[in-house]
Amino acid sequence: MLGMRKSLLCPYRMALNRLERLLAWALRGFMGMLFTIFKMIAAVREPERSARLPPITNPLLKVPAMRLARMIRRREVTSVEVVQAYIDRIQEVNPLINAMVKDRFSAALQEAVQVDKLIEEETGGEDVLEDRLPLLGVPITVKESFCLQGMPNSTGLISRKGLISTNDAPSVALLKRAGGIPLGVTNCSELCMWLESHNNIYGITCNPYDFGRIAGGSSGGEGSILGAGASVIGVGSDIGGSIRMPCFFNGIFGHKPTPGIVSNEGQHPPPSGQQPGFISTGPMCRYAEDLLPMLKIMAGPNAERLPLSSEVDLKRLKFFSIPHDNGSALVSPVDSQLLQAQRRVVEKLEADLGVEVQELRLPQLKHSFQIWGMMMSSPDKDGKPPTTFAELMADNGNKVWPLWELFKWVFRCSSHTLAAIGLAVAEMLQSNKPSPFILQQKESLQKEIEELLGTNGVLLYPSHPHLAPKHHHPLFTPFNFSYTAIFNILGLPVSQCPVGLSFEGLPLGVQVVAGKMQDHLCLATAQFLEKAFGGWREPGSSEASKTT
Ligand SMILES: *[C@@H]1O[C@H](CO)[C@@H](O)[C@H](O)[C@H]1NC(C)=O
Ligand SMILES: *[C@@H]1O[C@H](CO)[C@@H](O)[C@H](O)[C@H]1NC(C)=O
Ligand SMILES: *[C@@H]1O[C@H](CO)[C@@H](O)[C@H](O)[C@H]1NC(C)=O
Ligand SMILES: CC(=O)N[C@H]1CO[C@H](CO)[C@@H](O)[C@@H]1O
Repeated sequence: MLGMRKSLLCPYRMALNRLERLLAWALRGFMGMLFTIFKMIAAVREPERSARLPPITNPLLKVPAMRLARMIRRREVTSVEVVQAYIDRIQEVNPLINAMVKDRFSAALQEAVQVDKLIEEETGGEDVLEDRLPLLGVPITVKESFCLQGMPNSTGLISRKGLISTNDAPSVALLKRAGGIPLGVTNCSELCMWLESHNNIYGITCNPYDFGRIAGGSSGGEGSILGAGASVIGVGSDIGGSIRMPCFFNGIFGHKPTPGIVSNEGQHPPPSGQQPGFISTGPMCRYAEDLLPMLKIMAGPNAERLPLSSEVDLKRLKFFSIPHDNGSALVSPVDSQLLQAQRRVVEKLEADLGVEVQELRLPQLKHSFQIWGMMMSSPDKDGKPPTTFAELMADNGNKVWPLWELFKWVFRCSSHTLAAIGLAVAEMLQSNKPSPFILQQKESLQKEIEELLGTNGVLLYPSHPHLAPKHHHPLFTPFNFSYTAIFNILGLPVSQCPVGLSFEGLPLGVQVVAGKMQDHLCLATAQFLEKAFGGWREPGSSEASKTT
């Protein structure tokens, strides 16, 4: 009986597969054609941006956050000096990269004065301060979509322009309670749903390694300001790669924690449907050693649910490497420089740790984008569907008409970006019927990866198929983010790690994935890779032009 059903289903499935391939091929062809036309217009309209980021002159800007905190506690430097150094750097670079969209410099300086006074008066010694206020006096930056008291929280939506947060998101509040001093908020994509940080309130954010390229999204302002050496630690959130993609494009470290560990409250838009299980708020850092203490602080009491203080012996871990998704029809093949970078990582792990890295191919990964798309629009336990993107765009209980917005956009009358309108159009065309085939792919992928990783496995996977693209290019290759998105659905912790620069001087990177609640394995591997490959490189410096 089963065999018969299988043989009936099989030809049908194969025909569907062929149809899907044909459609994907046609879609790619069509997008490619549009892209060529777009590039011709863009080449005429946009001058080449050739300016470079000024070099970092203040050595304080090259000290990891937790070390800065220690120096401040030991009175080797004042908090005022550190905060002022970062303010100077932001003022120097922000006109070039448009990463910070609202600052609170004078409030930050006042807070730094208070910190220095507190340290002056503290008699309990350094340990007491370290315990209670591990980040005391250290400047931080925050993605604009999070509530930070006194700062806007528009998430790039014109209709939310002028909203000022009256309180702090819990993750931000925890960092402030640990002594962190927010300098301001940074740009993101409209409604945090695109891989380029561009919106009609704050404009477009540039990549510090090449101003003509994207900083990524949605936490792209964070990525850019950190990559530029104008912040040392920041707060981002990730439902499809919004921490990991900007960290990859801007050459820094970022961690998407196991979901449910860091609070996602106090950011816009709030996740709905099954999305609360896929989104993670987490740290973005220039130095790998700051990831773990940041995560510990941001998790609050939940930090105890993770074995964060257990010693990790990398030599005893099982390592796996998946070089690519084995040719998804919609996603571009992985860039050869990224394939090579991942191979170098494998070789380094084997040489230094004496481990054997097992290379894998998981055929289900081919369907990553479809799996993400289906799960993101799935209803919650009570059958309530998630808020649609068109509803989020209207932000008033109604929804926008995507085709009408598109029409208005052509005449420059829409308040939305083309990316957001495109997403709403795509949502309109998408069928709401969940596909049993895709669901089954997801289930089997979940089972296989969880069994492989267990509590002592680490998986390497590309952070993205391509190096930082030019501005607006993602509009024509919108599916490349499936490399990060699949791990949101699987609910696994992932660190993105920079591993040197490409021939063009753009950051290379790799994702380090571990089993649920095994975040400490990702973070330990990130520290190893930082030592082995040099971690973050200053953009525009001679250090940066050295490729690995
Ligand atoms: C944004 O700011 C408004 C106040 O202007 C507040 O009501 C709202 O809760 C804030 N945060 C979010 C995530 O919407
Ligand atoms: C990967 O793709 C190749 C060529 O398309 C195919 O022969 C191979 O079986 C695939 N591997 C897996 C594990 O899906
Ligand atoms: C996707 O990858 C292809 C090539 O691999 C590249 O041409 C394109 O720019 C990439 N798009 C994005 C948004 O990264
Ligand atoms: C390039 C650009 O549009 N920059 C804008 C970023 O946002 C600030 C605050 O709204 C504006 O003043 C800038 O003009």
